[in-house]
Amino acid sequence: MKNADVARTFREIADLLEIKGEQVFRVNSYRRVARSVADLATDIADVAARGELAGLPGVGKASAAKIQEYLDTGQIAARQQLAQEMPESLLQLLEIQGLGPKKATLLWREVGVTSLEDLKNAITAGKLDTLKGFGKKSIDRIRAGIDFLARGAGRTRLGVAWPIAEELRETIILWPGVKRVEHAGSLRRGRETVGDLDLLCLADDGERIVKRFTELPMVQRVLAAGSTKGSVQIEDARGRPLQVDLRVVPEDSFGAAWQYFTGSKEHNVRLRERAVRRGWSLNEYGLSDGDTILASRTEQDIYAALELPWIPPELREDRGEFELDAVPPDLLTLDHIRGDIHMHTTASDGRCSIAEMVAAAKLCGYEYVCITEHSQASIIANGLEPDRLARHAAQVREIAKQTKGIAVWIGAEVDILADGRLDYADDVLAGLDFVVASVHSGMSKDRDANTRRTLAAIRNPFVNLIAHPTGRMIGKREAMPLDIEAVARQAARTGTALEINASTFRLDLKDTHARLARDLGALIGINTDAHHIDQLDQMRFGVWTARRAGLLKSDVLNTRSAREVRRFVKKKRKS
Ligand code: DGT
Ligand code: CA
Ligand code: CA
Ligand code: ZN
Repeated sequence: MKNADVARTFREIADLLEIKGEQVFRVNSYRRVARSVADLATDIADVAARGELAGLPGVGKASAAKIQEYLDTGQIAARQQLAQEMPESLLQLLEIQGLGPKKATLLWREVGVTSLEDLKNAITAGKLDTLKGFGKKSIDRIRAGIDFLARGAGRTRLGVAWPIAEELRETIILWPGVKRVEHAGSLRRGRETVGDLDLLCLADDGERIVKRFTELPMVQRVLAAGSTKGSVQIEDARGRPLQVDLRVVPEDSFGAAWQYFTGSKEHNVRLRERAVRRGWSLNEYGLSDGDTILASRTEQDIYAALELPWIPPELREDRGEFELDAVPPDLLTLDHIRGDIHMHTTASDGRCSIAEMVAAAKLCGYEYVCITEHSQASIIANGLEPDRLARHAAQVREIAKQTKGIAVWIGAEVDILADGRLDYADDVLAGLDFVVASVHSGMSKDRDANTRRTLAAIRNPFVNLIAHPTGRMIGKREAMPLDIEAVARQAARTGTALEINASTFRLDLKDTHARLARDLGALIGINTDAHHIDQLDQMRFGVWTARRAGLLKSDVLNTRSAREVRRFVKKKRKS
């Protein structure tokens, strides 16, 4: 599908036009097209073939022609034209958190900055110090943003990587001679970002499979091609390079290879030590005693020979997994999840209606769903004032009445204000079924200030869950410093849940924090924070993170029945 490429091209045109100083409505019309195409569930080429491009929301005749042009030629002349008028590398600047097109224009026109590298040098040389609109604080933020980008460079978010890996697996499995294709590496372990993708393929004729792999249409560069291994570079949905390694192995060493290439390296080192202590050796071909192979066909065989239970990939990080006598049978799985308690609709900044979100949640097989719009302080997110909330709540209740087979709750994602007060009065909160509270602005460098603010919210009898507790945006914004232990203890004491936000931009709490919070007695809620029906299936990534934290079914609020969750709310209100 070319949808993501088309959307990206339109987004770039919008960004470049805005940097150029084009009128807002023109810029926005390109953004609208980008969004419309990105939201499309069907292949844009099919829509074009049916002659229905101009019927998409926000897509007029002119935009339809441009989409068609992209599908025919792989580019849009208007985009190429803009690249003649200004350096394309300006687009890099927009990756910095808090740096928009207006600031990019100033940097370009006034200081001659055209790339991240330029910007870094300009800051060091003090060239921004006298520039209008750039205070000391904002310069510090930009510098931090550049450093952050540099550190995340080369890693790809799980949410971007996983669909690509799945597409590859589904493609390769169909090739003649291929008996099995599996994910390995950090993707299989469910890490929040991956350095590259690792795929393992069971087949005899490695040379032929590797050749076909390097000839895939999505391949941009072939890095290596041999008789058992191929490495290629592809482009992810955001146009960034991503490396994919494919290894082809025969049946009798498949388990050993899968174990080896799943890693982590740290886990493998410990496992190999265990083998060596017994006088054996372990590598990607098998566990051996001299020339005798002891185990190699399955991962289970290898772990069993080393007197270990089969360790789930998410736990293979050398974080205590070797001390397990048995893998807990109730380690969390996606099947355990019975509801999603944090999501948005068009009432605030979501993109689907209440009815659409509810229907989609029902398709997920859930017993309950809770709609939680932003509160009034979140102006950019179109947060609701109390009277709009009241009208919206009435609509949700009406839909709840009409909907069979799933309980529909009205909640809110209420802002935790800078002083720890909440953005709605208690009597407003009391009218809701479930209250999610979160920090959206004024995150401080001061750990105590952030912690005090969060603890104050947790003390409120109507707050049931703290959403994305550290506020990090993976690859974009650092977590705010927070005393997780204090927060977890208070959450445990008061009967308040802490979230693993399953959005792959966030995954917050992260794995290590979630483990710590659970160990201190806090209950965890895993929610998607979906702004579109397509995002409800990000639940899988939240569950992955929870598994990496070693969470059991009983550690997670939304593995409980609707009645138990309601009781959870009631209990805190009574206390
Ligand atoms: P990534 O790609 O940086 O997100 O992380 P991984 O874990 O996918 O690392 P990658 O792609 O370099 O290698 C895949 C797996 O192969 C890794 O998890 C363990 C195994 N592996 C690679 N190199 C070594 C090594 O030098 N020693 C050991 N014991 N295992 C290795
Ligand atoms: Ca990898
Ligand atoms: Ca690799
Ligand atoms: Zn939210």
